[in-house]
Amino acid sequence: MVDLDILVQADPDVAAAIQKEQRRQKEGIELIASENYVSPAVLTAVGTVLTNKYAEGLPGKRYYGGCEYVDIVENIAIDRVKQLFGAGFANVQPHSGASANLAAFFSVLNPGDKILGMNLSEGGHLTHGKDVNFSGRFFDAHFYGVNHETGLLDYDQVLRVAKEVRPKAIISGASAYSRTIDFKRFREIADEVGAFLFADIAHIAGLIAAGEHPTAVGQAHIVTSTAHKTLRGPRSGFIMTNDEELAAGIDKTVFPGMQGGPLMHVIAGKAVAFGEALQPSYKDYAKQIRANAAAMAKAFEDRGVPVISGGTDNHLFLINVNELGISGRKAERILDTVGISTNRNTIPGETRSAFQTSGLRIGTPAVTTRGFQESDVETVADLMVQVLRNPEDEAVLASVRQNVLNLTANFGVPGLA
Ligand code: DSN
Repeated sequence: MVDLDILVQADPDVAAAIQKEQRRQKEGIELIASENYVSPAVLTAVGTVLTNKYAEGLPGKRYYGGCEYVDIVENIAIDRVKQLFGAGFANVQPHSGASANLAAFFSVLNPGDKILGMNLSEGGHLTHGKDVNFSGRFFDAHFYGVNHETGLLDYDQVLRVAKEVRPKAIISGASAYSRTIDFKRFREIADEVGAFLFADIAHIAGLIAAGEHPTAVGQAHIVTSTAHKTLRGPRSGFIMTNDEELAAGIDKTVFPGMQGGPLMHVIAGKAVAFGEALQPSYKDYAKQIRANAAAMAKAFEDRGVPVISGGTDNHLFLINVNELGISGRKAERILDTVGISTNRNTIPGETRSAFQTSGLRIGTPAVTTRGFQESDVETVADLMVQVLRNPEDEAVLASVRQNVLNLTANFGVPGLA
């Protein structure tokens, strides 16, 4: 268990805030689809003296002395992630998923090049071309989306737009899409228009690693990811490819192109997390994430709350709270008051502003780490529907808060006593 005693002595102000966050994580139900709880081993690795070490360059080719031990750590991380995903090459230095995308894009693209990504408002990601992000500012961004009736990716539309736009690169991958992504089809479309294919697997990386979602490695030219969502590692990113020439370009673009010294303590955490994901028990975990998401989505539908696309194949789903007469923002805030963390999200064909939204994104990676099973997440769905249908009823809110406390008391949080 992580011991805060030293920090309590040294800096009571920061320690007090961390203690409150520890309590929030323990007494709350975490349903933000991009969050998870790392193991005590990962927490320990991230909290080590490796944070003191500069190691610009790659293992064996550093620009600083004293790198012999961090080289061992980075090589372990690289070897394990390659094994986990069956990838030929990997760079584990990106500080985040956004940094991974920045480096991956600039390893093959130039400012002004055309890119085609999934619209953020229909499930894509900020870094896939949004105007306020580097990806929309440096590149000429175009978008594909989902069918508004079915909520499903419309591959014919992707092909149609790709033929019109003739992008230099297509970006596949999503941050709020609950169905299987057909990376093979994306590659066929990319090949048909002579585009380069990226796959951002940040959300589904853990499912892919466990064989619970078809892989993008071998389909996309370059695959980017974070380590901290379904994969259950520390907050950070990484990049993979099977192409040696692309790998050399990626390495150069990460450093010196985009980053200076890599965060060696975080790379140590990644090495540990990749090792955990290689264990047989991780496959059971990934399977349970999906089983919980499917059971929970069904519980909402059974209670009359529409689920976008009618269900889920992966770790997350979106519910339409507009149908209950409230915005996603209000739903997120009111659920927070009873100890249930979610995040609002636009839904296909959104009618509210991007700030208010009509949807709520719900994911099961974190609660599954705590040991929740189908019956537990069905209970959570039931509690959430009570809140969403009675957002002003203090008695309902108090009763749900008590139920959340009773439920979470049965489940530990890794790293907390
Ligand atoms: N913003 C993250 C998410 O919540 O999906 C992805 O970067």
